[in-house]
Amino acid sequence: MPITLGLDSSTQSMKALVIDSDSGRIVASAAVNFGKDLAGYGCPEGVLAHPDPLVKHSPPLMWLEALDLVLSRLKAGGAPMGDIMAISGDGQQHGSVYLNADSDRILAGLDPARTLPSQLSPALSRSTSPIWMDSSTSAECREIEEAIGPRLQTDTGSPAIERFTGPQIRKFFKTCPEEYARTSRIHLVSSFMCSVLIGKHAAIDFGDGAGMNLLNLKTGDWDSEVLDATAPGLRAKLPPARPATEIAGGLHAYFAKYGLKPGIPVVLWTGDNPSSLIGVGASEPGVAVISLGTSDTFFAAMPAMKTDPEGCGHVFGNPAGGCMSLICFKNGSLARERVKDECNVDWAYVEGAALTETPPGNHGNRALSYYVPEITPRVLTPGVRRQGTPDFCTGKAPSAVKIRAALEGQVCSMRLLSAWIGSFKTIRVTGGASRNKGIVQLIADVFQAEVQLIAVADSATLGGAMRAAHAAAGVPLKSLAAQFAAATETVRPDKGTANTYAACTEAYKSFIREVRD
Ligand code: XUL
Repeated sequence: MPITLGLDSSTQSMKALVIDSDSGRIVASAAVNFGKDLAGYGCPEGVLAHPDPLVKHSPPLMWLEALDLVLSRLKAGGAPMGDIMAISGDGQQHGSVYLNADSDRILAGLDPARTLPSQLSPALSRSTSPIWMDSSTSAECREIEEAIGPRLQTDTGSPAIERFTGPQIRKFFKTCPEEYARTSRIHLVSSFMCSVLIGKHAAIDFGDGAGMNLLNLKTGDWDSEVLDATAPGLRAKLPPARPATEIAGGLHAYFAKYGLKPGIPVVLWTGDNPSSLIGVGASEPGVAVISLGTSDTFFAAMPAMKTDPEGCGHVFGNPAGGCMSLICFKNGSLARERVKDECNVDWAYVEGAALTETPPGNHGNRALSYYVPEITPRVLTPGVRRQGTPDFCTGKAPSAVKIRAALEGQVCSMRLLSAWIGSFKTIRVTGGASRNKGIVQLIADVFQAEVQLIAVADSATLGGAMRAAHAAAGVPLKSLAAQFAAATETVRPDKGTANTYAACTEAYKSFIREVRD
């Protein structure tokens, strides 16, 4: 009976999902919200406050406390912990965790009488982790680009990108050389959490590893020249890079306190987006995925590797083999939430009346809503940019107009900036806002594509449980997708809006050109 557990260590929460791939049922789930459940860490949205808006770090000890808590909640909720036969998971991409030479001994000797954070705190050589929202490494990106040239993008899948781990490591080496020297292992969030489960350093998978600006996707190994351009002695500090289907090791006896069987296989963890690709059943080319979460992402399995000529998009390893494309918008749900709050309305208004009271194209009122520095396109100075009537541009337009402008700005940007990936007749949506009918219809209309919803909104967590069943019990990904990720609803485009949205998208094209850095 392949009962498997998927864990998701994301920006704002830690989630767990147990699936039974014999019956096709979701058996149990649990979640920990960092802001609400672990308020003591001072990260209401999963990130530490910092005077520089470009700097975004999180405490890795918070993720460890969340792991203890989510497993105890799963057990308390009656999940069949003793029947779980394999585990895998995912982490928010790009974030890095820095460990000292004591980490090997500490990981191996985890004591069930103590908590994870109390034991692993002395293993950290850096108390905070830069995460994907950090945009503070422009200087380091330029230095790496200058040293490597265009090969950086064609071989690692992306040009130098501020949030990517390589530029972050370079900044750490430049600003804290002693701490860098004391670091013996650098993990991604995914490989760090996996290491804790197995009590030894785990490898980094190709899916998440490709988000570092260090992995040569053509050789499947860290690129020596890029490593040298990033920081000295880096190869020795990195775990090996391996395919996502490998078993990382057996579960450490520490986790028996949650009823889990020591020694069960833990499959390598991957990034949240690669994991979602599996969890929405889109591991083969042909279907694009839009994930509407803290960040909004657009991604798809690729028939062959190609890179974004505009330099915003990325190529990552597909956990099912081959590559996947991805573009990421930092102003996802955070921006939708800000507009809603500024207009003092509720979600029902945002997904309903705001869109029915205003016409497609919004009478030419357009907004690019960057409440935090944006990744796609690259915009380092936050702020809402507006085009349209004088009332709209001075922020005096009715709420419905402001909301439509914000949403059309997001979806038209997505259509424009994903064009290098290809055009798709079918898009699957996932993430919290995929339950918002107005936004889903808008996606169908702007892309003129069918939009499919699946039953499970937490597709990254589901992807972990599915990958565990696939890698450890040999269940084919195709049958797992049919069981857990079948489309439950299809939203068709309104063909009558095609011309309006084609014109609207063109107008956003020049607007974006004006505002990007
Ligand atoms: C992808 C990215 C984000 C994070 C957090 O490149 O930066 O989607 O993975 O979800």
